[in-house]
Amino acid sequence: MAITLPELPYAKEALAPYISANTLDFHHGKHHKAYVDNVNKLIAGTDLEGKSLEQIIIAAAKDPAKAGIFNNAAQVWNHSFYWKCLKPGGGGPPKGAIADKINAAFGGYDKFVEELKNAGVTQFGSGWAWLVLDGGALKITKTANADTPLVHGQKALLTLDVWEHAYYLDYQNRRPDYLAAVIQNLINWDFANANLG
Ligand code: MN3
Repeated sequence: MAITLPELPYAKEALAPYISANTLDFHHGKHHKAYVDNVNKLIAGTDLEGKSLEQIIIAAAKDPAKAGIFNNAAQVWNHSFYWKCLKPGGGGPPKGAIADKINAAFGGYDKFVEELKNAGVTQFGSGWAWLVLDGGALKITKTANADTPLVHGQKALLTLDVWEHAYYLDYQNRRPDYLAAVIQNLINWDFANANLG
């Protein structure tokens, strides 16, 4: 059972003008695909071949000799999760259970946006900003490179990719503008609510 590249859950043009078809073409078709191809190559003939992606990530995280496998496998998972965090016509304040939890944890939507944006902007170099459940509490975190909440005992609810390849074609170095546009226009709150379940 090879690890596979999932289809994008929308057309490549669907997130424009906030994320262009050109960005999705490279980000999904080249970067995400490369992580999938690499992990399949790296696990071939090892004890991890045939395991689920989650099992591969958790096993590789514990073994420094498997850093290459961890990086590629975690990046496959993070990207597959990230695509589902976005949708055309998304963004803005949430509804449902996640709205109540955000109000309780951060003191309102505006404070939440400020903290999420800040996590993305202050992640030095490549990485991810996350909304997670940690021991039942809602938290905003950031991870470097391929690191993922999966190996920190946290349940991911939402993520934003802050690697340059996520925004450079559309925003060049303006990471704060990319984060603001995505939070305001693309966040898939239905997905975040489903992840609470
Ligand atoms: Mn990426």
